[in-house]
Amino acid sequence: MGLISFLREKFKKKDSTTEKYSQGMEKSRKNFSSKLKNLSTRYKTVNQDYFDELEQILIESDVGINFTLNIIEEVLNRSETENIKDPEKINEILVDRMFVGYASKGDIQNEIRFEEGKPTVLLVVGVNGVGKTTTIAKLAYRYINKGKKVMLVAADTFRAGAIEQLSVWADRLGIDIVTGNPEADPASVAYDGVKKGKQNNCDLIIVDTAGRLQTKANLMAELAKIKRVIGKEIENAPQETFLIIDATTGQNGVVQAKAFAEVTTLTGVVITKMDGTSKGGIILAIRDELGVPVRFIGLGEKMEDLQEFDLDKYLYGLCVEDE
Ligand SMILES: Nc1nc2c(ncn2[C@@H]2O[C@H](COP(=O)(O)OP(=O)(O)OP(=O)(O)O)[C@@H](O)[C@H]2O)c(=O)[nH]1
Ligand SMILES: [Mg+2]
Repeated sequence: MGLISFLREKFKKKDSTTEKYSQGMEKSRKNFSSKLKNLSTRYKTVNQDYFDELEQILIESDVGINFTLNIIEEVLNRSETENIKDPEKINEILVDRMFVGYASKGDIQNEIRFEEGKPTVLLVVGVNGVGKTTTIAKLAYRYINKGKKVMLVAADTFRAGAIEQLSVWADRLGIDIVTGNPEADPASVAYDGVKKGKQNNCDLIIVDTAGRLQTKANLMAELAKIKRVIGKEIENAPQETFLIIDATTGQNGVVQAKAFAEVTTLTGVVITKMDGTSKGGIILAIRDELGVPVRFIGLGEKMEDLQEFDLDKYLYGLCVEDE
């Protein structure tokens, strides 16, 4: 059985999270899966034109040029060596290779790993407006519901509004927040926040940072300083550094990811606004280019719309239409 059939069978009865993936990825599915289907109905057997069109569909879904070329080559090889000419079988192999392309890059444990006896610090980075602050609120909500003691730190002191925005979230969620004065040194706010979180025996301390695009050297120095002061208070912290990427920015998101990966060590990526794009392939491009796992995915604006990344559900959302 090919992966498309397997996923269709697996998710025949959709649970609530599969339903969220399915709804949140509707635009991407319309773009990708419908084109695949259309292609396989227009050709009786595959030929070079078929593969050219397939390549175009992959590129338009934003999985990236490298990933596209590699995957087309793999599918083409299998088609030739096993003499597979049926378009539907070819599409099955394609989705199968997409799965392997992601899974073969390593880690697929996505939930935050908590340490015994000391707080886990999560540093959140990313450029302007990608959804950092709302993602922080959603993550806080998620782990509060799992019984964790969560605290927020507003180390985005660049915009006065940013401190206010995070404070509103902390209020709504009923959790502590540490803020500094506008224009204060982000590292000093991060230090105060982590110190307080440690004193209060928090399980998770989430640190919001400013999303301004600076020069690489500045950004690197600032993130290094924040990490250093956090590490002074809690050994090995920050244990997690998540980069937030807006799915609607397409390949520009991949460029951002590469830039951040050059200046700091990332332990995960969160893709936001998946519901607002028809190019949901960006997850495969980021994984392919950086190897960093996509830990969570934003499928809408509500608190529950941030979901743990699940490769099966993602490929189901992208590639499988209801019959
Ligand atoms: N539809 C949708 N909207 C989202 C998602 N995540 C975030 N948003 C929206 O994106 C907008 C920007 O979110 P913020 O959290 O303020 O972004 P930010 O990165 O903190 O922005 P700066 O602090 O200005 O750098 C808000 O209107 C959010 O509601 C998502 O998964 N889906
Ligand atoms: Mg913000």
